[in-house]
Amino acid sequence: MTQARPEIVLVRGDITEQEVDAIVNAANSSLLGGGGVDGAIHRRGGPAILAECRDLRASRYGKGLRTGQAVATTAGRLPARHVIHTVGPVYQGGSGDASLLTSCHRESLRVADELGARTIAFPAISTGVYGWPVEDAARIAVEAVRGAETAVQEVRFVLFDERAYDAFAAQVQ
Ligand code: AR6
Repeated sequence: MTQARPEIVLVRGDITEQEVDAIVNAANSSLLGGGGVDGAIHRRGGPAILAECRDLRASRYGKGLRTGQAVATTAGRLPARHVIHTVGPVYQGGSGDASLLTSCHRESLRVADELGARTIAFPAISTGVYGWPVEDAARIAVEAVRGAETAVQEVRFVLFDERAYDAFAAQVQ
């Protein structure tokens, strides 16, 4: 496996529209859906994704997926080939465990390598419902990807709004 630093690309848009080998879902530990990116992925990807998530809960992940871990399913009807579900840490009381947010990115890249994926798209994990300040989350995400050993060639951060885009752009100068 050839390992070099992946190229980081920023896009303002909707992750469900990305034509990449894998998109990352900012899921919760139930793996059974939610709002935000998670809701959009299940809505547009169709029931095949939820069916595989239910199988995972019935087998390897009886207690759910732990924060900072990642697991892959089909992408159903999405243009991507796989969805990699990861659970970001919650930011509360003015802090959060940054090592878990780093782990989300590293574990997602590890799963991508197992799948043979060369292009992967991430949303701004934990910056919505989970409340992580996007400027800080952007720094952690970009550092995590830069420090990763992976055969992935392109890491695309897909940012839904201008503030998130600007926060990531400030890290990728
Ligand atoms: N494409 C790209 N980014 C998006 C999209 C989209 N279609 N939709 C929202 N965002 P969130 P979290 C952005 O809340 O904070 C779910 O209910 C959004 O603007 O989706 O990790 C799960 O089931 C924000 O910047 O994820 C969990 O319970 C970023 O994606 C919980 O939310 C992440 O927001 C996870 O919370």
